[in-house]
Order: sequence, then structure tokens, then C-alpha cells
Amino acid sequence: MSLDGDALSVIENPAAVSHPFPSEKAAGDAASRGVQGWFKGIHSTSHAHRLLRLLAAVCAVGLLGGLAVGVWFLVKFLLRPSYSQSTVGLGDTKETPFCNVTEDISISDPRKVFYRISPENSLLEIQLGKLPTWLPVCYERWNSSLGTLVCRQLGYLRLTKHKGVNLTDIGPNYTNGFIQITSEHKSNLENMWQLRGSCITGKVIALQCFECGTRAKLPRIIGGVEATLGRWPWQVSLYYSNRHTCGGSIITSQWIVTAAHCVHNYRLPQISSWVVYAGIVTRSSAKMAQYTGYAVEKIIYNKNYNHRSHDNDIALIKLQTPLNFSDTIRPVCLPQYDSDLPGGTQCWISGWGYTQPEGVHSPDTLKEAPVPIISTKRCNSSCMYNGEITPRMLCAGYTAGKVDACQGDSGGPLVCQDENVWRLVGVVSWGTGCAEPNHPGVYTKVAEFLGWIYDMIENY
Ligand code: 4AZ
Repeated sequence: MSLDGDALSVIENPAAVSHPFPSEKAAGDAASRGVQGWFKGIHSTSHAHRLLRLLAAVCAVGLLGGLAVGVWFLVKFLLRPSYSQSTVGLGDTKETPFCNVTEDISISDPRKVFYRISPENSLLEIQLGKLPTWLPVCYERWNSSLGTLVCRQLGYLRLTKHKGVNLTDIGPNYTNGFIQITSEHKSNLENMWQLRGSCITGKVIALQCFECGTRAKLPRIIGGVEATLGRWPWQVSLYYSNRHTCGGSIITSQWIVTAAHCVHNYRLPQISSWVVYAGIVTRSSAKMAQYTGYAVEKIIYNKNYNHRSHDNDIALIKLQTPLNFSDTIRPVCLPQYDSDLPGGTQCWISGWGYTQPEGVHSPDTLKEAPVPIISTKRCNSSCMYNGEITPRMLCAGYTAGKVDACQGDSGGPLVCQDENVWRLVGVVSWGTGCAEPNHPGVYTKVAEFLGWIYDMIENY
């Protein structure tokens, strides 16, 4: 697949060509013109003349030196360097000489306990610290709220099913011990588990969480970046006053995640002006009779949203009627708790946003593009966003620009695949221009809002 030309948002950005600074000669000319003007009209003796000429020369040299230092300062500190594609290729995640960033190679995982649900027998398995084995969980003192906590920890919105399974039914595979719940404190899964040699009840937990982040088996597409129906089944188009305004992602049959900047201000009270279209790739199909769109019941935007800094740029939309899941309409999973993706992780964006940085044209067909995560350290360096990236944001894209989200993609998904499920890692939020070198797309970091999302969905 070629990225050039068929990317989500594109190319030929004039900022890619570095602008020459005014030459020192021109600066010197200007300076000496200034010096000449200063001395015009002064008459004196030849001695005084010589003295004055000497003074003029000293001043001119001083001014020139000052100008040279000024130009150097401008280049080094004030003007962000831009790189042409020949110096930094697409996908480059290496250090650039101006940025002075050293990436942390080993990113330490803050988690002490790891959870998984065995795909073979649905048993809940836990890994404590760095122990090499995954252990099943005893059934005693288990309940559904613990099940919900575990599912959420794993990025699934809710618990679907849970039961105790007889140890005698699961075969001889589990000989390394068991995990027993030790705490009554049910809002936090930390430090709740203890190692045991056996389970008193002779039963262990089998679990099923809300299904998300999968797509139907699709014919494979090579060489194109126009998405096909069902490839991003969580992607929705949010229409405001009959116009595509933003993207969004389905997380349950009734809830859509989008950006706060899409819905705040004058648009917020106009609930009836919003329509959500799901299961489409062409916007023109939204007008067809079979896609009547979904009416909106509620819009909740994060109350800490700051429209100046773009911090906390996240909102939830509740539909009046639930979506019917199918091959083309499906929810995306959320990130796991405490998950932090390292720079270079390949993720994808999709949307109906502008396809030219200066353009006003939104494509009819949904576009998709791969974008690697850029570490916050690098994205916050002086050559990128110089400290503007808060812990609630993340960056994805390319040093060279050229592939990026743009206006109209806002609110839409940045998804990354993790062990066969797609997770909503980011929400398209902002960026300086579109596809500019050294200005990658900035996304709301969904992992920072898991508590808020669960809270809103439960209580509204
Ligand atoms: C916008 O205006 C917008 N290049 C969205 C994404 C980006 C820039 C602007 C990222 O909605």
C-alpha cells in the first residue's frame, strides 16, 4: 500500500521545504545602511572624521555580530525545524538531531498482577508479578462484581457470564497452584490475590466478558486506503444539522465515544440536531432510506475539557435506541488498565476528514491509514509540541508528516490491535495543521478515562 496520495490526509505540505533565513549579507547591508544613515550630515575635521569612521566600523561590526547571533538564536530555539522526506522517511521513529531526545528503551510495566481469560476453556488466569505461570482462580468468595472488575481491567465493558468449573473437568493442566481472593475491598483489584495449593470448593472461575474489538472475516484488500464495509465496524459518522461533523466509536450498543470539541458549545444543547450513522463506509449511503440514522438521547462531555489546551478532549453520546450488532456494526474494546503503548507501536486511524491539509473536501468513502505511536517524551520535545502534550494525550504519526488525521476525522478512532482484539487507544483530537512535518496528530488517551467512561455508562 502506498501512503502517498491515498492517505487519510495528505501531502505536499509547503512546510516540508525549509524556508531560507535572510542571508547574513542582506542583514549586513541593512545594518550598514543603518549605520550610514546615522552619520549623515555630520561635518568635522579630518581627525574627527577618521575617529568617526573608526567608530562607524566598530558599530557596524558589532551590529553584524549581533544580527548573526540573533539569526542563530532564531534557528536554534524559536523556529521549529522541518525535515524533508529525504532526511527522515515515513515510519521513522529514530532520534532527530535537533530534538535531543533519548527514548527510554525499556518501558517498565506498572502492573503487578496480570489477568487473562484462556481462549480454550474460558478460565480466568492470573499471573502474579514476574512469576512465569498463569494460575486459575478459586470459586470461593467470587461474585459478579469481581467479574465486572476483571472484565473492565481487561478493556471489556462488562461481564457477560461467569461460573464455577469443577477442577476434575478441566484436566491435568493446572498443577502450579491456585489464586484465592483475599480482600473484601471490591473497587480495586490490586493486592487482592494470594497463592494457594488448592481450592476448598474444588472449583475455579470461568468467565466471559462483553465481546468487542473483532471484525467479521473480510476479503483482504491490497494497495488501497479506502476502507471497505466491516473493516472498522465501530466507526460512526456524527451528523450535526445534516452535515458530517465528526467521527465516533461504538463501545456498547448504546454508547459512542467522541471528542469533547465536537459537541461542546452551541452544539451541545441541540440534541435533536445530531444523528449517528453506523455500518456505513460511504457518506452518501447515509442518505438512503435504509440508513435512517440513530437519534441521540444524551451528550456528556468531560467537565475538565479545556478548549485552549485541548486537555480532556473526550465525550460520550448515548443513543435513543440500541444498535443491532452485525458484521458491519460492532463495538471496539477499550484499553487495559495501566496500559501504555511504547513509541513505534503500529495503530490505525479512520475517518471522513479532509484529505488535503488546506482543503475543504471530505471524501465520500471512509479512509484508513496506519500511524505509529510517538512517545510523549519525543512528541513533547522542542522540535514537536514543546511541552503541550499533557498526560491525557498521546501522539501518533510520522516525523515527515504526510499521513495524518484532519478536520472531520475528529472524535474518530485511533485503534491498535492487541492479541486479536482492536482497542480504542485514542480519539482524534488536535494537531498543528494536518500532515505537517514534526506535527503529528494528537489524540485523547482513552486509557486515562476508563474510570470516567464506566462511571458515565453506569449512571446515565
Ligand atoms: C481538527 O481541526 C483537527 N492533524 C483534527 C486533527 C488534526 C488537526 C486538526 C491532526 O479537527
